[in-house]
Amino acid sequence: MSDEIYSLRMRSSAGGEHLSGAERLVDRSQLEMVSLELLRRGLVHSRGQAEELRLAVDLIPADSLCEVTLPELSTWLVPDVATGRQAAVEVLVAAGVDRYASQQAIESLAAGASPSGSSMRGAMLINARTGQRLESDPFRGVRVSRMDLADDQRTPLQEQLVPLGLDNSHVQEALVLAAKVIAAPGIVAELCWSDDPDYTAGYVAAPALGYIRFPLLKNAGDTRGGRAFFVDLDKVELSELITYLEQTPVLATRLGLCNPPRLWSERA
Ligand code: WAQ
Ligand code: MG
Repeated sequence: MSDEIYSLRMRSSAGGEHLSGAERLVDRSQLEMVSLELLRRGLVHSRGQAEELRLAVDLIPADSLCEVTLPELSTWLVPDVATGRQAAVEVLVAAGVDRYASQQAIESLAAGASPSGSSMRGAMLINARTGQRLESDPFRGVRVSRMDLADDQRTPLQEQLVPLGLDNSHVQEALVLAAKVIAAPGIVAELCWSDDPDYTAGYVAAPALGYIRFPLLKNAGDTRGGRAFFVDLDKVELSELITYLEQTPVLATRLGLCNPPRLWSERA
């Protein structure tokens, strides 16, 4: 990338409800084209047609860029949503999250994690030991920003994802977001499923486990989804973590392995 890097952030909403968002890091030469891409994407979305759209452009110093590797991707096939959610709890526990805290987070996402009962624009921050919610604004949550995949990795990543039937923007963007999140100081794990009604998949990501997908974490048609970041408060100051998530520019410059799916019922 050149010396001049721009952070592009898009978010759209209707009637005060979050519809979609996206984050990119681009050169000056790509700025206009990618802005248009994000504009189009935010205006018409499976969650509805936008009434408000915000596009923020910020010049950031290129020397502040951190490089990360995408996490290894695995998929566990599950027969139904209930099994998917139980499996997600088991993986969260394996990552070091308290079982009760894991179950609570799943229930929050299932109910709509905002106090209004809808999806949040950002993520919940949760104490990995106690399950306590830590974000100062539980309607909005914490929004991870300033991350992207390096341009020269786009085609190689697609070549890994095509044979798995996973060559879509949900997977590519979630891998990049998870790469930034699990590289954060004090992060134990992330839990996510989409708020898009036609996208039922979700994942648990953790530093030692990688990106573990489950194709069914909610029913089709459900617009409740979200993210939870589980934090070890012995390892990080909350304000330091939030600054990293919101501000530190992170570029994924290396890919991880992408594994073929396996049946959860046949795990060893
Ligand atoms: N920072 C924090 N939270 C976010 C961000 C962000 N930048 N972007 C989205 N969220 C939260 C917010 O609550 C959304 O409602 C929720 O996550 C879901 O966002 O097959 O598509 O963009 O491997 O709908 C995961 C599975 C798909 C992909 C995730 O998320 C796969 C997805 P969406
Ligand atoms: Mg969405």
